Amino acid sequence: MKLYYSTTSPYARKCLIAAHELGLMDRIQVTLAAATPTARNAELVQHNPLGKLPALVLDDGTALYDSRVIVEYLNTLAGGSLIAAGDGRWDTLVRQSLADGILDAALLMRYEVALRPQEFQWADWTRGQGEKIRGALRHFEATADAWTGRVDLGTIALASALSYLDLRFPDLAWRDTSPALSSWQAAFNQRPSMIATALKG
Ligand SMILES: N[C@@H](CCC(=O)N[C@@H](CS)C(=O)NCC(=O)O)C(=O)O
Repeated sequence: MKLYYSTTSPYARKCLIAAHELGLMDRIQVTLAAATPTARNAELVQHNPLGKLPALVLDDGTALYDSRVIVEYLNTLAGGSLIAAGDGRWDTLVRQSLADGILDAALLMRYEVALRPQEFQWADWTRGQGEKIRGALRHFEATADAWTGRVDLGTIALASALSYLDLRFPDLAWRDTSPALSSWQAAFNQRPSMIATALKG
């Protein structure tokens, strides 16, 4: 199977971390691709009409997207335990959604400054996205005791989100107000899956 990804895509990184954790990397051919809302990638669009990364194309040509579908597919394929069984499933998936929400807001901020012509940039928009990020970080910080120590889709998504903030928004200085998250990230970043998939801007 073939994974379209980019070295700066935190959603794609989430899939790669999961694939490493599940021992599936030898079954995945990674294919570099570039995509932005203003520059669609013709090859990628053939598989994902939204033109977004990541997309996973199975050997029979079936395309899977978005990242939440891909990681769940990989977990099922490997018979993995990245999603808790029973009621714990919802906790795992909600933490993944919250971490992905950090990324959704961060990507909108990124596109606002990197793609939108300066005369059209809107400070209130950027401020609003920043509030979403800070709110989500506060929630993760306050609930850290409940999920620290787990390796699941929630913590994988969170690790990927924090690394994207480090890459694109160091001025956010999220560690200043998130000591539990900060020490959790330092430990989680030592995992081979994290080392092998570091974002490169
Ligand atoms: N919800 C999607 C988000 C994917 C996404 O926004 N990917 C970015 C790269 S990090 C992208 O492809 N952007 C191009 C675009 O929005 O057209 C997922 O989880 O996979």
